[in-house]
Amino acid sequence: VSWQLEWIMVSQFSDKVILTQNQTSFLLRRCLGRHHRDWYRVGSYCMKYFNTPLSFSNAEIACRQKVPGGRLASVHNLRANTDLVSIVKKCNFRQWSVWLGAMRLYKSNRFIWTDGSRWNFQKWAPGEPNNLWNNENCVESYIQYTGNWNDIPCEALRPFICAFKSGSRRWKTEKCWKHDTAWLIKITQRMKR
Ligand SMILES: [Ca+2]
Repeated sequence: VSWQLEWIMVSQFSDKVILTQNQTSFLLRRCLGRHHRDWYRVGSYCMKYFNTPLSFSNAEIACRQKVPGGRLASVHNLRANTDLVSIVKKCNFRQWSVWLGAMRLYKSNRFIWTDGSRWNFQKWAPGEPNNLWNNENCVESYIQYTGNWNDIPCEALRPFICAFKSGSRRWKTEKCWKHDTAWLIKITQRMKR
């Protein structure tokens, strides 16, 4: 396991990522509603990935402007965390990490969600949150590392996931195939060597 972890960490700086799960397809639930078809249902939220790297606060502002009730995404269970990884991978298979809507409660070891929901779940990467240089007040999700979380400076630029609460319980299941297969095989072979 340790060699794989090392390889993933190296890949952060070399534009190469690996598949961390062996499934060939995954299911997403598309939100229904005229203006929300490209949003995906995660728990009681509809979520959408935005590919433009922004600072944490600009990403939060962008989410508020995208849709009524929009905020950076909050995550409340493992299933939601996994869904969120799938949504990003479907849109940008190589994306390393994205903003979550989590920020450090002023100079404490506690975190809060920008949408005001309860902090009832967390999935930190090993050794995180480490608040390096006392300057890591916002939270990213390592998409290529099973959606584990890391605290980083809020000025960092990351793509992001917006979410809004949706009362509707209706959705359409969508089966997504992992694409970019040839590229993945190449990476896998490289790993084996
Ligand atoms: Ca950190």
